[in-house]
Amino acid sequence: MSAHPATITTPIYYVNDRPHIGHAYTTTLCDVWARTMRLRGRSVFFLTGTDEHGVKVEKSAAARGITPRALADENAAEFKRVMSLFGLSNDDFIRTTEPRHERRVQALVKRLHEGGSVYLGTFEGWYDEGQEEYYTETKAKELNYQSPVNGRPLVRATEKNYYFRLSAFQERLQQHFADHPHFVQPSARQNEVLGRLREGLQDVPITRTNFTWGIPFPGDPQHVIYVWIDALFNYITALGVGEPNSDAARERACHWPADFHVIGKEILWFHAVIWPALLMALELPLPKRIHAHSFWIADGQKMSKSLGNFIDLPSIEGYFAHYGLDAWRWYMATQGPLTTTDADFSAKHFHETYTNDLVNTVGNCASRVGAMIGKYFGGTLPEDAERGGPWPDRCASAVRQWCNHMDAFELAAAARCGIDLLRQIDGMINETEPFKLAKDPANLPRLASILSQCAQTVRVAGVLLEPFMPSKMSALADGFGGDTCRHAPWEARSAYGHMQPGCAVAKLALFPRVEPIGKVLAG
Ligand code: ME8
Repeated sequence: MSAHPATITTPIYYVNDRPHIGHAYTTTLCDVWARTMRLRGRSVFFLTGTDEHGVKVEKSAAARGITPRALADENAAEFKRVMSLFGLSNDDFIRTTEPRHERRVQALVKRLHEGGSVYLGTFEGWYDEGQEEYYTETKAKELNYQSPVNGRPLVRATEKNYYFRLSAFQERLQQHFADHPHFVQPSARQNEVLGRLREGLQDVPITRTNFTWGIPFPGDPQHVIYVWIDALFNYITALGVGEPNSDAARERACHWPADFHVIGKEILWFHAVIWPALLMALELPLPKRIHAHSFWIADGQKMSKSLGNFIDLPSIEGYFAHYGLDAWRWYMATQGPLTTTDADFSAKHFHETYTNDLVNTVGNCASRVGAMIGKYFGGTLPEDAERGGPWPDRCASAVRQWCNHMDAFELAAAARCGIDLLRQIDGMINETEPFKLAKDPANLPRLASILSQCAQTVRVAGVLLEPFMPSKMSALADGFGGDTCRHAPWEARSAYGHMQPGCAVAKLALFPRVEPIGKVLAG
């Protein structure tokens, strides 16, 4: 087994919000990738967590008459509960209020200050209170002095603050983009960032003095480290960077740089420009790729609580109860806004996807193959005198393509590799009509070959679908070859022919046909 490390991160989520479909989406994508890499024998570090400082949390807590820490504790616990509800396999969950994070952020900021990348200066410009983001005059004018996110007026701001010398990294950043054309994906997003980068970079304030709920600036505690800087550092504080003698640093150092930071498109600038510049200033390697997905919308509109079209946690739980967790994961990973277009969440589309992919393809294929082996061969895998015919090659090619897609974070395309194998098996069954062949004993060797090829291929497809639907595909693996196949190393598990003649093949009912959820909800 190769222990080649693989690292993936989600954004850390603000604790002033309740978990919703957006959080579930990004985290599920990362989970599918993390499970894939574990399956392939890689040593995986999958990180998620919560972003707990800043004026927004301070204000929400004040509005409820509780301390920011109490609010953070309450909502961080809720995010953790949700992670386990979704079957997410994260290796760590970092909270920015944890001492390990705070200590390491201070050490890193101190290093930036001592190295001359941070200095004390005065800022005059425009501030977006909701986003906690500063804009220059030019940018503010372009935005019509309104927040691009919530439309509220920008406010005039003058402040003495510590600044990060972002402008000093302009050329190095441009060079990095030129040398790494896939640094930001999809590529249209890389072009967007590059366009804005070419307009020129200005130094950015990295401390605030107008609130206290944050990490004190080392050596000048009246200043609090800006929440975005604090938050970005989570990706390395969890690995012990900034504290070389910590256990985390010893055990997890090999996990930096990350293979992927997966984020929503609205936070791309922070991840594609500010974060890399901070890492350059610290002389640390940059993440390999940043994948910025688009948004789930509902009925063509932005999801919002006031429109009542928000897919919140109770609605998600309704889908779990009706279709099962794996069906939810399948819909997220294969029908979501993985590239540059937003994806519409609709109950009707969910139902169609469930029925077409899971009931009619995965479930049906596994059940008919299992049923025929049960009927004609007593539930054990028959010998195949044709040695797999074209199927070993087809499976090998599907596995190869699946690996390539997964390496590039093309999850929906990877999922198709598994589904396509099953559709081809369905095609062979329809064409060769094993139930007719079975009527004449002279056809027995041919029937044995066909059903063996079906079963071996269904098992391989199940392996490719496992990261998407871990529990259903575990049931499939149990039914198709059982233990001997389940615990084999990747090379063997993914190979055609891993099931031995004589091993048990069960008839499974994986995905029941159900009513559309709309009807159920309407009572
Ligand atoms: O931005 N569709 O946290 P956040 C898809 N704390 N994904 C969505 C979505 C939607 N409609 N809405 C939200 C923050 N998301 C910062 C991040 S990182 C160092 C700090 C997802 O709680 C998407 O991944 O607002 C987006 O980037 C994230 O939630 C924002 O979560």
